[in-house]
Amino acid sequence: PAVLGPGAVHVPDWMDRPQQEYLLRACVDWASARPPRSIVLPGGGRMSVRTLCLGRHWTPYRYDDDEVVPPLPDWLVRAARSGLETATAVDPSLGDPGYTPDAALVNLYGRDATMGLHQDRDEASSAPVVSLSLGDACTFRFGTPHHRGRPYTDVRLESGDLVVFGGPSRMAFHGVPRVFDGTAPAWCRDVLGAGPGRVNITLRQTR
Ligand code: MD3
Ligand code: FE
Repeated sequence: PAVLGPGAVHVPDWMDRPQQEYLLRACVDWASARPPRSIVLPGGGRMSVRTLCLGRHWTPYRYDDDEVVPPLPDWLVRAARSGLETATAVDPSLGDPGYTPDAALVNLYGRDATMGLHQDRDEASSAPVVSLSLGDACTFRFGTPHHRGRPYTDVRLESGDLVVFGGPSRMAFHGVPRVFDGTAPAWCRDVLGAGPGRVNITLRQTR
């Protein structure tokens, strides 16, 4: 495991293949039940990433309980708690036995999709965010909580990786400048078909 900053822990290959396959199939099922949407930015542009929500609906840039979304399954809540436990063993400052995520955002990346540097500040709770990556590898860019620019650290995230962001890193700027097309394990491509190359699931405690 690698510590990216205080409260930010990267655990490569955290999920085994059956776990990844189960989660990826669930994402494909959620996406087929209701097409993921591209988020419209304040300037009017559209994000290249498509997003679907579980547990609570997120609209830029707030949670909106008027929209019906699939429930956040218990098995995914337990996976998030287990991920936080793993990360806490690396950085004890994360310790949070009461972690109760109530929403997940599933981001689907096409081959050219990117996500610009941003902060996640719509959650009322300062609880950590747990991130799970599947499919194609990407460059994940991790900055500081203070401003959008340098210094930042670029990390390659691969299918099966866990990253937890808590403490002072919870408000860090971060983004995905690049997805590496065709780097997913072959079994991922079998599950995804012609769909997106990379899938990222973030678990959040919003209240
Ligand atoms: C650092 N997703 O959904 S996951 C997002 O790969 C988002 O789809 C990216 O940024 C993705 O908001 C990055 C890693 C991540 C997620 C949430 C964070 C890093 C974070 C919240 C605070 C600090
Ligand atoms: Fe984010």
